[in-house]
Amino acid sequence: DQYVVFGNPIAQSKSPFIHTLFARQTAQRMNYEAQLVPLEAFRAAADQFFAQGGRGCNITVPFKEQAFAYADQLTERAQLAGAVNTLKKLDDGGILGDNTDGEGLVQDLLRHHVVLKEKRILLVGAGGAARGVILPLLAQQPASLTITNRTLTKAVELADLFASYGEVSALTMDNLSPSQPYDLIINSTSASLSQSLPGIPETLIHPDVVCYDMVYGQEQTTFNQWAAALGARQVIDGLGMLVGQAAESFLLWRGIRPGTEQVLRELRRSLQAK
Ligand code: SKM
Repeated sequence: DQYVVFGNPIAQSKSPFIHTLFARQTAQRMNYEAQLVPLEAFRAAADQFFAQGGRGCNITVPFKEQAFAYADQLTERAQLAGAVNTLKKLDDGGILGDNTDGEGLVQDLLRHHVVLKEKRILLVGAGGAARGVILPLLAQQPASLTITNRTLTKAVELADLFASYGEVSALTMDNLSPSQPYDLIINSTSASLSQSLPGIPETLIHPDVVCYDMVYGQEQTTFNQWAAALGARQVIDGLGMLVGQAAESFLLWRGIRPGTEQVLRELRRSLQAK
């Protein structure tokens, strides 16, 4: 059975590596490749893939909104994310769109024994990466989820969108205060990719806070270096989220939940070998 990840760029994608290991581990006969899609050609590429018998695909930047529009049916989490990272051909021929990024994040946090229930979460950034994880975070029943962003209006829009699903609010970065401490701070911005910081005050970092950066890389991310130096209890990068979202996609396609630990170890090793 044929699977693919569509993106532009795509050479950096670890998805073929991850899914090939999942398939081996669970003895599934499947082939998973990466495909570079020209910016204007997502629909054509997806049409061709499914017409040739393709069973499912992942979608990464910048096609997740186009994949959302492409799907015939959507899961609730994809609907609310406004973006799709997983498509699956259904038995009736229709295409189901899902978004596994948020569940991948939640599973990685739980794997690190980070408790979410009744905790206060700060989500930094209000773009697509933030929107994609809010519903799965709220499903863990945190005490509160605060969204902060350089442009407040975007954070307010997100908070309004999810208002009926839990305790969500928006705050400017200037109004974040250590008198309202957070248990978990999730950086959904890509600031670390350009060695910059998202702009939250240093005073939010205390000895009990866990910091999570959705970015990953060979070295500790810029945000996590900053948080660790300020004394955060634990800092976690986004590599586990990447493997976690892949495991959720694999489960949707194959009906089997693969183990993530071994894949994560091998992926970490291959990153560091570079
Ligand atoms: O959501 C994931 C996507 O499924 C695959 C991916 C990749 O291959 O780099 C990254 C994320 O966008």
